Amino acid sequence: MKLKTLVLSGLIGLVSANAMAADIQSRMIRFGYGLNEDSNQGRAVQKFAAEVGKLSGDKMKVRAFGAATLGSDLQMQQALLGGAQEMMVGSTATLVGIVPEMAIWDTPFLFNNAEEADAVLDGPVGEQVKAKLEEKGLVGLVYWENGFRNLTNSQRPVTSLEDMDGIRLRVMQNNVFLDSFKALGANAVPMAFSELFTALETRTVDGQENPYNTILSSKFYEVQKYLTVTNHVYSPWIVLVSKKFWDKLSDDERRVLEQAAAASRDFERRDTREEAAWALAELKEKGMEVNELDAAQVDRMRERLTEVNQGIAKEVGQQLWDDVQAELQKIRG
Ligand code: TF8
Repeated sequence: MKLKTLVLSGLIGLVSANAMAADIQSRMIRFGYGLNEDSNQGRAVQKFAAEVGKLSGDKMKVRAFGAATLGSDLQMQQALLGGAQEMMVGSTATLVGIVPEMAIWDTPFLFNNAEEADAVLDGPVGEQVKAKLEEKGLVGLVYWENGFRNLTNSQRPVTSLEDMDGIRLRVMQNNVFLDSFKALGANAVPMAFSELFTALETRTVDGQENPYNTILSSKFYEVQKYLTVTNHVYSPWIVLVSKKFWDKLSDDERRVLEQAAAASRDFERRDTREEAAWALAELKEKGMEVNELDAAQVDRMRERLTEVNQGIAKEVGQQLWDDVQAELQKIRG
């Protein structure tokens, strides 16, 4: 750097902190997601886009693409890795092929409630897992809530383990989910979310599992008669930036994305929880038959599902497994 430039930048630093804000260029950010625009995911992407605009003086523009128009979660991840797309939000479960540690969040019955999930995901362990993305070419900004997952199918009411026998169940593309539902006796079929509605409609698969919000916003009630309240696992979403894009950004531009992401997270969790609170009643209204499992069946299901825990500990490393357990102990007191 020339002396003149050095002196000048020193002066600017002294003159005003606002000059720093000038280190924002005009940027176009293509932000893809898998659910419909009219969903908790879509609303939170809109919130993020609005915040980015506000914080950057409208220099940074987020163009949102919903309903997997830029591809499935896996395809978008590849586009981010290659630098062909700037941002996305999707399931942590589909990242396990890139960062094995992400499988920790797929542990059945890991969290008892949303507060536990927030504390662990936003705490040191959640940060540590998120940070693993960077060396793989992705930057994780924040975790959003997808939510507690529940089972739907078109075949029969599921009120016992035996009822799961032979049900062709779509699962996320991830070994923990595959193994979990095989352990329950279902015929588990890994499939991208973007293909799911059609697969349910054509009866290529009989069932699926997702939070109430998604069953509603994706209109699964049109093609699924039975819902069983299982809450078998809490799913996070994660907001991702292409590392190739991130590396081009100034500190100020990165701060804009980080602050907007934090605001979107708080908005998204509130919105998702509000919706989840009434969504089940709405699904009944739409004609779904809702079944609860009695305590004995819940115990049996929990026992079967936690058979996969050892495999998860192996995949993510015993240390991380223990760290999460220790964190939960602390929270539970
Ligand atoms: C699933 C997830 C979905 C996400 C979303 C499309 O079942 O629960 O919510 O992948 O980003 O695939």
